[in-house]
Amino acid sequence: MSEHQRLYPVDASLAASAWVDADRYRELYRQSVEDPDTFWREQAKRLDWDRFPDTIKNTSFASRNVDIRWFEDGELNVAYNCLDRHLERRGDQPAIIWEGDDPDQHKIITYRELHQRVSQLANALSALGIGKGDTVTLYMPMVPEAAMAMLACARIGAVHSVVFGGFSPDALAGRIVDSRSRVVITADESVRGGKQVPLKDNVDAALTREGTDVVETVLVVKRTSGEIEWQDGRDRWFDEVVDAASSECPAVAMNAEDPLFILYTSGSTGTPKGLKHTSGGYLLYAALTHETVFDYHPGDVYWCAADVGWITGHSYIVYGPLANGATTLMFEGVPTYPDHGRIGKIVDKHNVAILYTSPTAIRALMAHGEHIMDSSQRDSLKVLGTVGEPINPEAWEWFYRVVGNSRCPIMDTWWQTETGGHMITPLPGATDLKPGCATQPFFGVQPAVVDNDGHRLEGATDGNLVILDSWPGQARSIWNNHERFVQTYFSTYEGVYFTGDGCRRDEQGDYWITGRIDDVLNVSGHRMGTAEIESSLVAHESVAEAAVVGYPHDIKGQGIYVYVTLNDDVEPTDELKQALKQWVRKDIGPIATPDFIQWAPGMPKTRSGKIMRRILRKIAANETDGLGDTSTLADPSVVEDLIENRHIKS
Ligand code: 6R9
Repeated sequence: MSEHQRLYPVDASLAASAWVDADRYRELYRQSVEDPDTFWREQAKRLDWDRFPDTIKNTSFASRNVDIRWFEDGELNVAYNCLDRHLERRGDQPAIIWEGDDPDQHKIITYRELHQRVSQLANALSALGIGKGDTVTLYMPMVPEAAMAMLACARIGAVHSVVFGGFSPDALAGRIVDSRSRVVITADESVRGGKQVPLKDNVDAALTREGTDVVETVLVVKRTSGEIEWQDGRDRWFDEVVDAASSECPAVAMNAEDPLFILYTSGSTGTPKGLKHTSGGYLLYAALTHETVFDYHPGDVYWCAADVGWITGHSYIVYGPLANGATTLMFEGVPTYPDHGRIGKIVDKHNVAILYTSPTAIRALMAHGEHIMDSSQRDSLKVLGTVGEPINPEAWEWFYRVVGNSRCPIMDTWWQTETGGHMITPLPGATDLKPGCATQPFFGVQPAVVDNDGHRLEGATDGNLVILDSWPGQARSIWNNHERFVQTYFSTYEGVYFTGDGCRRDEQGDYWITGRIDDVLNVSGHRMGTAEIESSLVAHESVAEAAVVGYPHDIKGQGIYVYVTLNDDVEPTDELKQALKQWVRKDIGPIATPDFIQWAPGMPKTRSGKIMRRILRKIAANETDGLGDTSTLADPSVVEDLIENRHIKS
């Protein structure tokens, strides 16, 4: 049997101690899909409600009426559930362990301290005129103040929009304008891998862009005391404002369907979409998945190594763990600084039991050899997890053997910004593992595989992944654009949610996610639309046309390969290639920097003028033997030229 077909059966002692074993999984799964009302009514008791819901599920995926409501007559406050209700039993337990970029810096914040700080900030925001339904943009480093700001918004019913700190001023400005935020919370600088990123300067630049004059106040966390500009009247120090506020702040009871946050993500077309997540269903789903997928038990130290700027940080650094009264570790830095053993050292230093990270991080470490883990023991680990992209079996095996000492099961969790929480994933005490396989649906999730015409495929098969019915953590809409929500997710195949991912279902009914089947790139687990990068490139004065595709990359999963047609009078030089890379980097952010640019005197187009990306993808991947059907090409010689001048990888 090849390594890739190896099976890792559930460990018997784990099955005995875990919240869910294989029998329990089958029983609960069946109930969750056959009688969702009963299943989710019971689960809703995990949360503290101001009003316990009578109505549980009220959802429609019909494209003429996409309407998703869970617990719609329930009332609760998300921050109360993440803080206040834990005070009596675990007020002095660490809620957040913050590990700085510099290994000599860490901080422990108890539930009591977090509750107090969040209450003060919530009062401060109220004093700035922020109330129920108002939006606040967060552009923050990985510091506890980021979690405080999210929870402070939740406490007063404001809606946060976290923008990843690696995005450019323009990207930030677009999101501020779309969400109409009157307050922005940021820091002077962030620190990653020993380098500073000028967050406040970026905010200043963003706020010169059209439409951003909605912003009245910028709260600035002092992280590095680096030099920044100051605009009196608009800019305020976070600590001064918070210190001055009272720590008495009642949590506002919100309807379960009131929005909790907006999070922008890339799709195949247009500008990024602000997905809207609501309060009751989202929190319940984040809490339930966090507890069962990682088999979290009280006292475990849990570490999700994502950034709060992504959905993984929302659900699995902040909301899920804190709703469960867990200790959540927040890491400011990068896995390779100051050396490649950092992850293991953090695990030992804080006795981490659960480690949740990305395939990209694993591959980056793997490239340096096993000895990088010699500087740590990692005996405290119990469960490992990965997210963000398909994990190749080699990286899975390495994570299992080298990081987890061949003792810890790996939860390969497939999910999306749109799904709010885990959708297809093993459970530590229930699921036999196959390296590279996301395995089985979580409670309430009904995956199906369809062909391009939307016909259901049964048994072992390959195709497009859809979800047949709603689950509580699902995004409800796109901010200010329900039409686009319906169009993007519910119109490709009638009556089902379309994920944008391809998958294979094997003989045992296990799901293997094969990656995006639309024009979305996944670079190091970061989602990007090819259209966003293309529109940045064509905005450059030398560029006539641009086409962006992904190609297989050893560490990042996918790299960015760009075909550029220059304007007639422009010389194709190496300097121009560098300039175009910098252009995109500055326009969108470092994560969007192209890896390769190939000059394309012409693009392969259909006779109706559509670029045939399928062909460009094949050329980028150097799979030029199997270009498939090229009969619809307007000018086949274009393809020959592109193959001949393909960028040669060194
Ligand atoms: C949580 C998150 C979503 C896209 C998704 C898919 C890819 C995520 C995966 C995975 C294979 C996994 N993806 N987890 N592919 N196996 N375990 O990453 O959200 O940033 O919205 O990305 O990421 O392609 O559609 P998001």
